[in-house]
Amino acid sequence: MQIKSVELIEIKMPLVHFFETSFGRTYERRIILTRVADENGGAGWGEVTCGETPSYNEEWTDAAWVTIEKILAPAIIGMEITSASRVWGLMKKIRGNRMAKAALETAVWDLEAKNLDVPLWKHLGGVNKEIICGVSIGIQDSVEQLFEKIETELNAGYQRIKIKIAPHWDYEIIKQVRKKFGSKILLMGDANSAYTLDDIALFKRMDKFKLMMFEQPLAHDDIFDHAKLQREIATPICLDESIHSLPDARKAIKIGACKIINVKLGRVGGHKQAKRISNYCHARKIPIWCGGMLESGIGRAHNIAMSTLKGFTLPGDVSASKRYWHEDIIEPAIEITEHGTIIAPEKAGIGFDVKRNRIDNLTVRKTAIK
Ligand code: OSB
Ligand code: MG
Repeated sequence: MQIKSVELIEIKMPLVHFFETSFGRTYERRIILTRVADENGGAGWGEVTCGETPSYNEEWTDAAWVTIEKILAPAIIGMEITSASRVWGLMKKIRGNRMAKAALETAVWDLEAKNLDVPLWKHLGGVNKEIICGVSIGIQDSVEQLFEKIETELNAGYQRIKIKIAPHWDYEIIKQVRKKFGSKILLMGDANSAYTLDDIALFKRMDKFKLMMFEQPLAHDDIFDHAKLQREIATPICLDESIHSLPDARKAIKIGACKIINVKLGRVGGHKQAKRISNYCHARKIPIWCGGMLESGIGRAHNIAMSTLKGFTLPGDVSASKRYWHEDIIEPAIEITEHGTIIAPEKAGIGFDVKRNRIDNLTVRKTAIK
């Protein structure tokens, strides 16, 4: 196959409810979609999963746009691509920018699966047709609002609840959630790097809440201090921001910086890299799960496909379209079963139809690179 063109489409879509983490509030998403086409007119879709500002990591919407337009798309256009698994190699000389790379790489996987007329998840070698789902609940204005959200999600069937934590929203909040919902619900806290080693005593005190894990408590670029914290506490540490690659995962596991990894498809650079991490962690019995970046249906569909890989043994942040959007850009919208799972689709490629009209209505800019 030869990639003939890459289309970039930026859409703007308001979230149903704002999402707050330790680094700020998001009310509206600016998302870049990628559409790659081959010489026969076949096409595949991808999504850049970065935020609107470089707060979660260094990548952000405006920067990803020029990086793909000027550097990444030209590196793959016109190349003879024998397999989607070769796309990563074509971009190897370009450092970083993994979310931008993943938006192209995952689109080629979709295209290839469509050309072969197989569902993407099967094409990737996925084994679990039904994936287990949790939700990520942002920091709220009040504990009552948090209770209400947790209640709604538990009633919907989600298997685990992740709440965002930060220095003003941690010990007391978790205590109250445990008191209200009991010790049986699977509960975890994601700090998005809001703490330092000065907080070891606090984390030790929070051990008694028996959380499934603390996600990324310390700096986004650290593994050394996380290893120190993990030696001091019983609750498993899960790394998110710190893990960009298989070598990062290998080192973090080796030094004891984490016992669990949150794999985000964009953050690690696409399906090939996610699969390598999945294989590595599965062989070492390190549980992994699929993280989310408030994706549109296209990114979400790719997350579902990734979550079917054998290493993904814990509930991920992969949840229904309606938690984020009044109307998603794919059809049908992503829904969960009453026991909190998503069934991987049987249709070819990402397995959902892309709603071109909806995308056109949301588009703020687009360009085609040939
Ligand atoms: O740390 O997992 C995170 C959203 C944006 C940036 C970082 C994170 C998140 C989430 C939301 O937790 C996951 C989702 O529901 O998509
Ligand atoms: Mg996280």
